[in-house]
Amino acid sequence: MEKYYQPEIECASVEQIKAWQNEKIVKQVKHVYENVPYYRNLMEEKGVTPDDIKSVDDIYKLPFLTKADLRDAYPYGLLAKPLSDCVRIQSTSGTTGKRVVAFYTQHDVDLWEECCARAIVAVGGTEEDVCQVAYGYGLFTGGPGLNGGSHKVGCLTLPMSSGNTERQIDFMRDLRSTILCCTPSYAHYIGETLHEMGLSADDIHLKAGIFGAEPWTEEMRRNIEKMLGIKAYDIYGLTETSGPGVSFECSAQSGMHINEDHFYAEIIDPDTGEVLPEGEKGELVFTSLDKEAFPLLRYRTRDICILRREKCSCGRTHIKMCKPMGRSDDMLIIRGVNVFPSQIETVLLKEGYAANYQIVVDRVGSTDTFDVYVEVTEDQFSDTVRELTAMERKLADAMKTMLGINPKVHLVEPKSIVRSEGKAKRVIDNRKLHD
Ligand code: DLL
Repeated sequence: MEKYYQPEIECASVEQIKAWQNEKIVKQVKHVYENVPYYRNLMEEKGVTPDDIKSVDDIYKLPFLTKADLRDAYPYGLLAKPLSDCVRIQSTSGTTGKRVVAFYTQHDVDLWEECCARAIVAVGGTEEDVCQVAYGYGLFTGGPGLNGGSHKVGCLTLPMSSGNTERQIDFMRDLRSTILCCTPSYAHYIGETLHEMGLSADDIHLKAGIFGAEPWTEEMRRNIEKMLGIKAYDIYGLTETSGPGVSFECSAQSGMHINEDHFYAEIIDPDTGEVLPEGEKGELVFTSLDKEAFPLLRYRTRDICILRREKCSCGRTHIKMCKPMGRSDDMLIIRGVNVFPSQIETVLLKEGYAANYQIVVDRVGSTDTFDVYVEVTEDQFSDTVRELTAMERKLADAMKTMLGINPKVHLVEPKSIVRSEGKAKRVIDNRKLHD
């Protein structure tokens, strides 16, 4: 029997969801216009006033917000409440450029944690469960978000944070954890470590995993499910919109329901900004509908995705997004061909390799070089050069079929590619085409 954290919201009719959205958007736009001069200026430049926004159907009239705007306005420029009303700050990892900081009132924290609670109940979580949160804690939203959601559901919460993998496994066994929350690459690493410790899925009690914060493939899902003996579910979110829980997977494991009572989603053409019809692939744009401190209108996520509203076997009615295919700025253009790291991952797992790989791109003269380093498992490891060369060639051919261009594949020794405890770094682009 499917369980819901807030059935009256999660299974509401589409008309009801639309009615909530229409009511909330009017208030949210007014709130932003009156309290955020930065966005008011953008609206004025576009000649839009709050009176023009009577329902979500008018959203297209509003200007977009981009990551560049968030950096411009750092740290307080998009704050819509006095700091004295705020109780929390979280931040992006800020690997490129300035960090983005997001502010929360208590209402915002509650709303966020409720979204995470919905995700936990959707994977079967109840107060009987022990929920091991192995996302990083601190400024990163993964740990605090799932921790809050787990409390709301009433699970016994194990706030492990990431790292110290053997200890994760010891606790997991001793305290009989049933739900694991972490990045998919860390789940994979935990699975590898479990097996290295001479243990198997039979020695742990996990039943489900809630994995997100980075792109991962269906092949990776099956691998993790097998290694840990669980069902693995996806969860999506970003710091700017609060953190994990903007959308989450249900028992159908076929796309993530967006919490539409809090977030309005659009898909746009990333080049023209034009709104695309449902079912088309483009850039995901979110409007928060009831955040107080850090409300974002038409925020361009740069994540490439497809939205579909379909009857779901779980009974939830909220629109679904597919697994993001990676950020538009993660997409590599190598010798003029678009390459997503997830395509490489698909090929590797299909060909029987583990998801331990790194892509290195460089430019020599005017030609791009494209190297893929792939770790072999102990079983695959061979002493003969001939055998390794044949394996490399076979893998390169499979990648050529998938991508249309030929990488140079290098098989490397087991354990030589650094493992990730958070978001995996799959790509090293040395071409310095952009900053
Ligand atoms: O990664 C929030 C989060 C924490 C989500 C824990 C899920 C679980 P940021 O660090 O701001 O926030 O990064 C947000 O990560 O724009 C996507 O590009 C990517 N991302 C997040 N979830 C997924 C996912 C958190 N399930 C950025 N699949 C987003 C693919 C994801 N990419």
